[in-house]
Amino acid sequence: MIQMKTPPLRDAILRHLTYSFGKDPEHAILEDWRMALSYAVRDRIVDAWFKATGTTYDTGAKRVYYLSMEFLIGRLLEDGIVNLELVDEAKSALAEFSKDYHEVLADEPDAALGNGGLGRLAACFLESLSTIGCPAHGYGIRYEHGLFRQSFVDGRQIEQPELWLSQRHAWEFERPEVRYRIGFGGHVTNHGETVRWHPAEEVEAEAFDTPIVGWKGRWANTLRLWSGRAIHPFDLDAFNHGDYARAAAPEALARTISRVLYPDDTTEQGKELRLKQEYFLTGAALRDILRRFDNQFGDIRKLPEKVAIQLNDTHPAIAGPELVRILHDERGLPFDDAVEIARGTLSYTNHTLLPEALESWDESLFGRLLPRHIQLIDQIDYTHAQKNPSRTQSMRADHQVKMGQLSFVMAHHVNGVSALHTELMKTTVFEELHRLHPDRIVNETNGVTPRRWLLACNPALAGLITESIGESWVDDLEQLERLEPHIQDSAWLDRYAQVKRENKVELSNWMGQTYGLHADPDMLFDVQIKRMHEYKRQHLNILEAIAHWQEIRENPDAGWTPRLKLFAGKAAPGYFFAKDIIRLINDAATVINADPVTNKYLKIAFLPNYNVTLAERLVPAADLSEQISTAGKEASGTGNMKFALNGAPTVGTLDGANVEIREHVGAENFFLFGMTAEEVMERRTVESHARKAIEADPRLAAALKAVREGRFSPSEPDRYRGIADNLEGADYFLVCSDFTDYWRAQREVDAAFKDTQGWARMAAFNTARSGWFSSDRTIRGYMHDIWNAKSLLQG
Ligand code: HBZ
Repeated sequence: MIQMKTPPLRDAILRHLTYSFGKDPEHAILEDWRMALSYAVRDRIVDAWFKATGTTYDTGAKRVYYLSMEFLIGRLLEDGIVNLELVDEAKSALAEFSKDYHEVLADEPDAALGNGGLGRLAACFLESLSTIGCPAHGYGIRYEHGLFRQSFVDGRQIEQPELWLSQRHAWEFERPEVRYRIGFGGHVTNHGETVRWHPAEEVEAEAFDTPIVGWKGRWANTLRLWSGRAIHPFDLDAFNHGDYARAAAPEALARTISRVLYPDDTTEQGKELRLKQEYFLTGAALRDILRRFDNQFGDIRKLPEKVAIQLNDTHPAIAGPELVRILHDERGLPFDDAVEIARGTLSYTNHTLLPEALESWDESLFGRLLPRHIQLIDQIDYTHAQKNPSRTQSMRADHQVKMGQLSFVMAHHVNGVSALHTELMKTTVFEELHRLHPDRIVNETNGVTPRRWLLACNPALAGLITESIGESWVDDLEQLERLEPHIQDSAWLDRYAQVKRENKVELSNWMGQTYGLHADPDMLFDVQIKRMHEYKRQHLNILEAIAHWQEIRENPDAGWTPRLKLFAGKAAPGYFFAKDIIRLINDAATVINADPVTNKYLKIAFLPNYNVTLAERLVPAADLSEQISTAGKEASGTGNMKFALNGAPTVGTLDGANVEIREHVGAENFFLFGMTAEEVMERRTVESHARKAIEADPRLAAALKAVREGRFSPSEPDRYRGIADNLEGADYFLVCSDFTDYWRAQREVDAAFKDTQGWARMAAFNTARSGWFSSDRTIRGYMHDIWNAKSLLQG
């Protein structure tokens, strides 16, 4: 490998500005500076990247492939700068050119190639895989349009297309030489033993590589995203006949496949284009993986020894039958051997138990698009049933193809994402399969990368921690427990509290400038940020706020703890109930914020266009983390971990990883409320449970009445009748039944927050005891329990 001397960052920036972008400092616009800095940083990442690739080849190590329809990576420049420890150098280099570091960073578009937790987890995992030095690739789709941009008109969500690629993007390397043909449709032929699929339509998948650098630049892995292209991009004959639309049609059609990210989170739509996207990603990834494997190892029976493929939910589940098809139909291995090799290679993560999220495809659509795969699925299902005579379920019931069942059967391990979720998997969706394969399900509780979610987003807290215990916590997060003795020192605790206050001041200033929203940093900053969903119960939060407002109005001098309630989150465009909840929060905010009697004590804001960047602003400034899902519904949560780490205690239910967070930080540093998962199931069987809860709690009754009667929508009094009917009727997510206890917990929060020292101590214990929630710990768990993969970094 060529070794070149690394120039100072300042020189590299100037060189790129000049020779990569053709600008001198006088004429460069902000984007030029951002690109020049990014290229200067990227150059150094490339050095680490080449070294890592070389080591992986030389050692013949096992490789991990993470297949995911979503990678919610956000901005990458700060990530690179922080991981290469270039923050000070970058700041002073830009200052020499009179450029502000933060302004330059803020010019980068937020790559929103994911919906929510599942996609953000994939992004944290990539960073941890690199920090640990585990040879890995992420495989995904290079969506031209990521998750839609959200704005509000009269409080209603408006969706606009997201355009991250309309500005220059610094991080990807186009690989025009890495292309695979992906087929759809057509028919299957049988000649004796030989079965062949003849697709009717083909598109090309082209690779774009983004290097992902780990802590201190010791290692870098690749995120390879596929983009759709036509095989014959231009129909010259049509053009010559003057039919320009038809001439360009093949290219437009092929590009559709990677055009847009489906904006549904935890709901399954069953759309043909989505299935095409899933096969497009999986087909291209498997061809790439096998090409690399063949070049290096040859003997296909060694695949499970050298390759681990993780399926991020069922979205890439077609990997099972596709691998069997390649091994059996194309390479001639016996069917049973093909299945064994595929299973030895594949493992599957389940991210949700919600019935509406479990992927299943209409068999006629599936069979039309993937005629050979549906045959192979039947064969896999049949042989599995033969070997397990007590099996009653099938992956082919009700004229559907059940992707969860398929994934389970084709994986050597299946994991849940928190202890509770994993246990529920065993007793609900996968009960039968778990009985047949009791060693297959394992738990790997989620985690978050501390580089982005503490070191980069909260430099003030990171600085205090490093000053107190040294910097080893950055890639060994459990070191944070060494903060505990400092918590007893009141001078130290004051500094900890001061950091939080500074973060709140910064957020207040930013919200003032950006939204004209003026918030007193002495208020309790109460934050709920996540996708909008009934099971996450943003409506429980706003109902409690309404009741709280009513109570303050009645008794304004009762010494209320001033509170700012912040919401952010997107609703799927077709999820009308969730969109109504957004509008209700906005309408309630308008009325409540304008009330001169109460607005010293209670303010509400819904910040538009929630994304990774907004989370990075809000998490460090939060006092209270709202994790209030109906128990049994949130598989894990990862926002909950970010808040705890940054010193915001949780008000929450015993759901997902909340359970483990509470165990780690201590019950006395967590505001628990609500029914357990078991009690939830029990409560649903109680007749008129909602009405009973309402009758028992006059505050709840009054809050619901205000919603129903149009107190927040005077121009249209019926606007929220749907929400009121739902809550007073079926109330599937048990908002009413959990309300009274939620109110109680919130008043405990109020009282606790008044004790400034006591609150700071609670917050500091949350930081000190959140070390276990690092995604480094999670990835080590996958490497050990599932992948049998090793780190290639010494020490
Ligand atoms: O995955 C989330 C879970 O809701 C959350 O509890 C967990 O922390 C996180 C990471 O494990 N799930 C998702 O974000 N999204 C989906 O489950 C999903 C399901 C179907 C889709 C798209 C996304 O079509």
